[in-house]
Amino acid sequence: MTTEKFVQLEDQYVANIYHPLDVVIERAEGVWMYDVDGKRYLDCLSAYSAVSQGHCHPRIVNALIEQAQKVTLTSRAFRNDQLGEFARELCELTGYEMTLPMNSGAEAVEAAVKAARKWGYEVKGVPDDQAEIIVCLGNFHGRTTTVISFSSEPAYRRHFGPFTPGFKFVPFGDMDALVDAVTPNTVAFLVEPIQGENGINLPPAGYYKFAETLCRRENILLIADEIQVGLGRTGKMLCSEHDEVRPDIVVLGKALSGGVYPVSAIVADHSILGLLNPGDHGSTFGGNPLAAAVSREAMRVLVDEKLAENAAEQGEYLMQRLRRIESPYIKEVRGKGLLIGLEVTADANGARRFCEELATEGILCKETHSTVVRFAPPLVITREETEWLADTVETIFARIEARDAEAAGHPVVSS
Ligand code: IF1
Repeated sequence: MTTEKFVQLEDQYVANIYHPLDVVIERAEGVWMYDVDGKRYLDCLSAYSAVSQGHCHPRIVNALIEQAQKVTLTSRAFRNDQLGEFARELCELTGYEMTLPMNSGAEAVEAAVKAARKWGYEVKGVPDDQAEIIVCLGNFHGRTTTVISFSSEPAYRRHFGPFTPGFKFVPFGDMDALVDAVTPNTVAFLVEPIQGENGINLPPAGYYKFAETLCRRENILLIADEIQVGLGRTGKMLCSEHDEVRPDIVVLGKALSGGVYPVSAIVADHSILGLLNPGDHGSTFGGNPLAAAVSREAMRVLVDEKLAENAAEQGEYLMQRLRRIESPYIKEVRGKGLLIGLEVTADANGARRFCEELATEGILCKETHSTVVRFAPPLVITREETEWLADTVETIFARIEARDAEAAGHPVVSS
């Protein structure tokens, strides 16, 4: 079938919840994806940071195949020979004592909310059903009804009410507002160390460490949503390490499986996850042996291939290259490691057209919040590939600038 036919089929039969580029991917390997017409693209989205280990990493795919030929799902009514090892290896990787395995990121965020509330009632002594969790304006933590209950994005909330109570908003990065939001019923502060979907927004220096100190002082759990920024993406195994912050609960997903299978989890110490008893939570697929086997190999690949270190190295280079591009359309280049956002100016007519132009040159990016081009390639990207990426970005910005000038009747004279 042709690209057009695939697009038409998807548009006819799949609920229209995305505005994808009309590129139909047939296979992928490493940083490269190939469409049905055989065109090759450098993936600069990594499935929103899920394929950090590169597409179809052979070690992770083989772990999937081998486990799939043994047992895939037992339910947690029985035990299996992968879950305990997975849990120990995840705890060793992140420096925590226990984990609660789930499937999607939103499910793990929901589990973190439940664990924090239970801790609030049984340890902090908050009156039943009065627990408050502080969240940031501009957050993104998933799409379930409780999670969008604490989204500040009208488009994510409209026509999906009524909403779950017990959440308070503070501006991301505002220390005073955070202090003022604390009440005796506050059980947790849930935050992304870097806001991904909101445009790759970093907080002011010191904010995250301040939040940790405040949480310790006020007996509040610090919950870090590292589903997107964790597992090497920002140049450290956990993004929280950049600020020497140790959250009480860390939420992980996406690259926890290398994009081969849905795997998410929360990690915390026994003082929190030890409070959960049989029947408190559950999931048909959570902690299944196939997920555990895949994730064990995905974690080993992160460490063996030093992917956090490569993210730091290639990310620093890419950031420098993008910041050196001289274009009237570039407002700011920001990020950490290989999570980089290039914000275009108000008169650049949005980020989408730059993504579309990049696609013609074999680079797949996704805009976020209409003005930011996100660059988040798999962490296996080489320096040579990163150079080509930077060169191509520079080329298309110049091309669009010249095209716009031509259209406005004052062609740019190439220097
Ligand atoms: C979409 C982006 C959005 C996440 C953080 C939890 C979740 C995500 C920090 C939920 C998921 C995905 C979801 C996808 C697009 C993408 C995304 F930021 F990565 F770009 F939406 F904001 N916490 N992010 O980033 O994990 O349940 O999806 O496994 O929903 O459009 P999930």
